[in-house]
Amino acid sequence: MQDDYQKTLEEAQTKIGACADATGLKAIEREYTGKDGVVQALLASIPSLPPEERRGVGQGANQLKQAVLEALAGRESELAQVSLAAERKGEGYDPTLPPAAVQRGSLHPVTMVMREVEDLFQSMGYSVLDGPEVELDYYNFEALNFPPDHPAREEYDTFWCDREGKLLLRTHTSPVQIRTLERLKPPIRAIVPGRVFRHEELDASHEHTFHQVEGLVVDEGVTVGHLTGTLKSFLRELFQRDLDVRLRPGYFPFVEPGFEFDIRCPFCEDGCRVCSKTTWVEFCGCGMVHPNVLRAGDVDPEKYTGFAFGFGLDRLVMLRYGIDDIRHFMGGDLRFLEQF
Ligand code: FA5
Repeated sequence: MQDDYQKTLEEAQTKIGACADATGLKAIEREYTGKDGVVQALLASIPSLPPEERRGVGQGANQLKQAVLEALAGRESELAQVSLAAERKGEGYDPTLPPAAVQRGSLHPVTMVMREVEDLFQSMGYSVLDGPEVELDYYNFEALNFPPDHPAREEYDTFWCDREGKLLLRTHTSPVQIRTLERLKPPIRAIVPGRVFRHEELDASHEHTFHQVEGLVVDEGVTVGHLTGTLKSFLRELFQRDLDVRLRPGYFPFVEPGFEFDIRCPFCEDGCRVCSKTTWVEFCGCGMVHPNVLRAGDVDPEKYTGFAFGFGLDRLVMLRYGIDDIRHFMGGDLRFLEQF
């Protein structure tokens, strides 16, 4: 009987030794140790054997199973070594195969529209300027004609960066007006796209970190007509059609007169959720640059006039793509971002 087991084991070992892949080894494992395999057949025969033989057959079957499993594991690790060595030698490497596909990201919708806005203004002769996100109180407020205790400061809930109240995260892109006037001489035609920060109650249209685009034009003889004409041309290009616009009086200490510039809702004719049933959507704050601001930038207000505007880029992107909640932009949800 022992000889029979030995013979069966040797047969199994020969097959295992000749086998060159994992699928073959799995088949041998099934043949010997599976539920219809050789070992199971031996165990199934036990009840029909004379009692004195049963114990020996049971032990023999278990030893056979153990030995087959060990031989299989040994061959498996041999094959793994062989394939690793081949890989290290560069065997099987085909440099002509295409590389594995790399999952590519896409531009953020705010970046896409920002680039479009920059292109449109550049085509109208504007420069694209930049300014610091951590700003001095002087540029964010004081030089923009907000004296220290001015109530208009209340409109801008601010993140302060120091205890003295001199350094802050800029609440708007308007400080770059002053920085630009200090550095460049008129005629000036510039836009300043950038990130701004406010300590806000967050909701579908308010974020603590968002983007604005500032516009500044200073030259001799600049009027409100130039301001409205410029914004209308810009919007016509952006929405590819003429939109009705209107100016309402608006207060910003750094412009005089100051306006709120509204556009007719691009989504409806008689009121919808986007325009809160008014058919008008607020587009930006704007106005004629205040003489004090020109003076702060060392520009003579007797000789030069200018206009400035500042719109929220995120809200424009929402209008452009019909996005209903500003918080998607920084939510980091790929299901949102992958749609662009
Ligand atoms: C200003 O920030 C002025 N600096 C604009 C300006 C520039 C006026 C030049 C005159 C001359 P206001 O606080 O209204 O204005 O903000 C401008 C735009 O930023 C708003 O119309 C809105 O689109 C956007 N905005 C304001 N607060 C938020 C917010 N929390 N989240 C997203 N967008 C906002």
